[in-house]
Amino acid sequence: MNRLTNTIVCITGASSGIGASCAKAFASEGASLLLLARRKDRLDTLAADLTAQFGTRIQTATLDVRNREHVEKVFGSLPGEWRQIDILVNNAGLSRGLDKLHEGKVQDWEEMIDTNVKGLLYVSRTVIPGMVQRGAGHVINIGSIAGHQVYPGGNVYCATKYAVKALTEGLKMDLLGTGVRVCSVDPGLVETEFSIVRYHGDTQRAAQTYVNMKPLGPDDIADVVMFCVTRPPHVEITEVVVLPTAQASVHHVHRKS
Ligand code: NDP
Ligand code: 8X3
Repeated sequence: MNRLTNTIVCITGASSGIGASCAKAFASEGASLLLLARRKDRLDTLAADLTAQFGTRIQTATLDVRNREHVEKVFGSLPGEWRQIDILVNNAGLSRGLDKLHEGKVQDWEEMIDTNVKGLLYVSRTVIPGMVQRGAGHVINIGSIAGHQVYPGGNVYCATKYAVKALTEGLKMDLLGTGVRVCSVDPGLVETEFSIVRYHGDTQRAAQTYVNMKPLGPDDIADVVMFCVTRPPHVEITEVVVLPTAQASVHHVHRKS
């Protein structure tokens, strides 16, 4: 199907996991893609694959969402036609550590807050005014079950995802009447590079997160994002919580023994 021909989709954090899966899903529907992340080599490899497979028009750019000036510069220097972003997927994000708060590393906290909260704000502040001006657009924030429930050691990561939930709800109110839609897609356990990043590259510890259970894959989340953006213009899905069947909450994961 080509339900998104002539649609420009911007995805932050498109170099891996959920962002990369969203890129593929949007490419398969005929969208043009603006793919952003810090690892440009990864973006370019993905872009070459998608162009070969679907003939997708793609722009890639290095972007660290934590740097406000850089965000403004990257979006400000886009060729004219690429500035009219129809769909923004605010996906760039990460967790760092699982320490008790009183033992936590300030650098980890700052990285999570700067990326998951301030980065999302900087990108949103830059992209959404154009949507409002055009009277149409769709913002998808990738939140988390961690924005609904807190777990031990989750402290600051959970706080950032609670913030994303609040920002999604506030944005929905602020955009009322503009024609711009807002949605939060909030996954549970998804096997990506997320846990490797959380544990600072400790792949063995990361693998324990998904041991003896079937987590979601990033394509499962892209599938939900695609459902949300392909509803008719008068339909707004505001929040979707997506869990693996083997997960009932942040505290309840069924592992086969
Ligand atoms: P990955 O680690 O696989 O992907 C994270 C992406 O974010 C990468 O593309 C990374 O790109 C990008 N990113 C990180 N920091 C920055 C930055 N400062 N500037 C720009 N891009 C950045 O993890 P996921 O795909 O799982 O994570 C995507 C989102 O999903 C995150 O917001 C995460 O919190 C959320 N989520 C994940 C869940 C999971 O279990 N995996 C569950 C619930 C939510 P690069 O390093 O190249 O910059
Ligand atoms: C990622 C899901 O439960 O590891 O947001 O925090 S969890």
